[in-house]
Amino acid sequence: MRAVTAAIRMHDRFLLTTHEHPDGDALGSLLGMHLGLQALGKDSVMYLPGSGPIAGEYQWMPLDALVRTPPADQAKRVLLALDCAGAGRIGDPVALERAPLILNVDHHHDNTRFGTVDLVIDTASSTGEIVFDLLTALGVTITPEIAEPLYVALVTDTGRYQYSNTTPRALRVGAELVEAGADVAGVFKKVYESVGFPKLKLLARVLDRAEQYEDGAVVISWLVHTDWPDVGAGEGYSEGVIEHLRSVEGARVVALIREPPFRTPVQRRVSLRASDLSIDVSAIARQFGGGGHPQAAGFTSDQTTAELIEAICSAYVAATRGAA
Ligand SMILES: [Mn+2]
Repeated sequence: MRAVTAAIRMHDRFLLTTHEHPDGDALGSLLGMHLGLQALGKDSVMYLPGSGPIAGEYQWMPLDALVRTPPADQAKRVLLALDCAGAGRIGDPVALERAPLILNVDHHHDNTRFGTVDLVIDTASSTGEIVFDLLTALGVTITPEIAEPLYVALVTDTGRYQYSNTTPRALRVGAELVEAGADVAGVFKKVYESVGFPKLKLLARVLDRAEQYEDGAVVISWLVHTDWPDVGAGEGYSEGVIEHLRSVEGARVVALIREPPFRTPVQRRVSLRASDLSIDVSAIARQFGGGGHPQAAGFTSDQTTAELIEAICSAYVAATRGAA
C-alpha cells in the first residue's frame, strides 16, 4: 500500500487500465481511480484496449474520457492495472513492455504478480475497495463523482452485498461511499433494472437449455453464436445471466458455455460459479488454462459444448472426491 501511494505521489503521468470485457468492479475502479488521480492534479488516461463494447448496464457511467487505443506518450506513463489477475487479462500485450513502471492493484487470489509493485489483497471484496483505501491514504476527498463508481464496484462484485466476500469491511466502505454521495437506488435502477428486452430473451434461452448433472449439483447451460442476432442482443448482453443458474436448489457448481456472439466459434468461453464455499471453481478453471476467484472463474476452450459439459462434470467429481 505504501509503495503504491509513494509511486503515485512521485509520478505525474498515469495510464489506467483494466481487464477485457470489463465488469462493474473493473469500470468502477478505473473511473474512481481516474477521478481521484485528477483530484491530486495528476495527468491520468483511462485506457481499455480493443473494441469490445461496454456492457449495457454500465453505459450510463461517465466514461467519455476512456480511450481504446494507447496514447502517444504511453512509454512515459506509469501503468496502473486494476482488477487484472494476470498480464494476459490486459488486452494490449505491449502495454506492459512499454510501461516504465507497472502498479498492479487487484484482489484476485491467483494474481500472477506481474507488476513492478503488486498490491494484491485477496481479502478485499473488490478492487474498488482497494482503490477507496488508496485514495483515502492519498488524502483525496471522496466526492459524489468518485464515490458512485466505487460503489458500483463494490455492489456488483459482492452480488449486491450478498456473496461470501461481503465482509463487514465491504459494508463499512459501502456506507462511507453512500455517505459521500453514491446514489444507492439510482445505481440499482441503472445497473439492475434497466435490462434491455433482448437481454431478457437471451436469458430465456439460457434458462430453457439449462440441465442438471451429478444429481443436480452441477447446472450447465449454453449459448450459440446465432442467439445474439436471433433476439436482437448486443455483444455484452450475456453478462450476468449465469447468476440466475446458481439460484437453483442443490446447485453447487454452475456453468455457462458461450460461443462468441455473431461468429462461428473457434473457441468457447466458459464461466463458472460456485454457490458453496467448499468448492474452488478457479482451481477447475486453471485446469483449462483460465482463472478467477474461488466462487467465480472462467476459461476459454476449443472443445465442443458437449465435450465441455462432460469435462466440467468430471472436474466437479474430481474436485469433490474425498471431500464428501
Ligand atoms: Mn473484481
